[in-house]
Amino acid sequence: MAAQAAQALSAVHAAQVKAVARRLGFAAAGVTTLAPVPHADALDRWLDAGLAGNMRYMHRQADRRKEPERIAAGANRAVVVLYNYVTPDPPKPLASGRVAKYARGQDYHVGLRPALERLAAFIRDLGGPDSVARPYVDAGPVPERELAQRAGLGWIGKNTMLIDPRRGSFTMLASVLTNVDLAIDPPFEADRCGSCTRCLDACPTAAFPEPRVLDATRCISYLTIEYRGDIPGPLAERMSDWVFGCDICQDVCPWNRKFARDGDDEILHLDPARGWVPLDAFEDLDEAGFAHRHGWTPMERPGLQGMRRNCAVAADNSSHGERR
Ligand code: B12
Ligand code: SF4
Ligand code: SF4
Repeated sequence: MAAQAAQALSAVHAAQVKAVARRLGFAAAGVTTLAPVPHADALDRWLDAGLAGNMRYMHRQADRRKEPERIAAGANRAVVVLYNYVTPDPPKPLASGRVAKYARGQDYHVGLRPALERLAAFIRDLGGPDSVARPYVDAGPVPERELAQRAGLGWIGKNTMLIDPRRGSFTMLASVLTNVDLAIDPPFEADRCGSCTRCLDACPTAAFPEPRVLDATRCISYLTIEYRGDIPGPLAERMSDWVFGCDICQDVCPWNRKFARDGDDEILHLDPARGWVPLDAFEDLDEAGFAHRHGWTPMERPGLQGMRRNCAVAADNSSHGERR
């Protein structure tokens, strides 16, 4: 009897948490355990093959990514939320570089944090004095896509993205790790990619050695954001006009073409106009000017030098004509 009552209470609490997540601006929420991830071997193979490039933190965090119960002391549940950030792509102005949709305004690590903290506070209140509820927005070793799939929010596509069947993949993931007893959701078991290979075929740098494996060292997102130094010529010449991130393997996905919806971006208010930057935008800026204009966006990561490098590559590609 007592067990049944506890089960009913955990279901009620989970429903309340999801309702609060939606009120706070998240498109969907799911609950799962922090049991070891089933694809730990895929992470090991990826790291051993050097596909993480210079992202040393991926090596440092590997043990906790594989066993997420080790991330936040006492926590045994993850509340995973999706934030829908899709923005329209305006026409290209002359001599400009393309910016990935997620980066067209406030950095989501900062921007989503207050809402996630409020969600964590709500969860803590449900659990009482000894409860733990720690928010994570793409920080720390949380295996976000694996947890989202297990929390029923979608499947992991051949482009490695978490795809929500009702919204597509232009979503950010965030989570609250907790010890509060919340009823878990069934995992999303289906693979709805079927025989499609559009993302694999469209990648200009051939960054997918096989479906669901991304060689980050060839990915434009990695090259423009994470990589330091000169971008190797054979890759640079395939980067076209991308100067920050890349959306190609998502833009071609039928699940985005059919279901991605503008207008849900209630927290970050990303600006489609920031989807293009003039290729000379960074030439006359000093560090203070860069911090003022772009320091609050994800461009802070490559910084002024990185953005100058990226724009030089795009200018070079434009002067040689589009190669894709
Ligand atoms: C490192 C990283 C990158 C690297 C490497 C990307 C990669 N595919 O690994 C780079 C810099 C290239 C990158 C790029 C981008 N990223 Co990124 N990135 C991360 C980060 C920090 C870790 C990802 C990771 O664990 N990689 C390691 C590899 C081995 O993991 P994986 O490819 O996901 O594979 C795992 C599963 O797929 C699973 N698996 C393997 N086979 C199978 C089979 C089945 C059936 C199943 C179910 C699972 C499964 O096992 C693997 C090991 O755990 C996460 C945030 C986080 N904390 O998790 C964000 C994250 C994945 N990135 C995100 C975004 C938005 C992007 C970009 C779209 C940004 C952009 N526009 O430029 C691109 C997309 C490129 C792409 N196609 O993935 C979002 C993705 C949201 C979503 N809906 O999926 C995340 C979750 C950040 C966030 N909080 O929202 N990213
Ligand atoms: S983000 Fe761009 S470069 Fe990276 S895998 Fe997707 S299509 Fe290829
Ligand atoms: S483009 Fe096709 S194969 Fe790639 S993720 Fe989308 S549905 Fe899956």
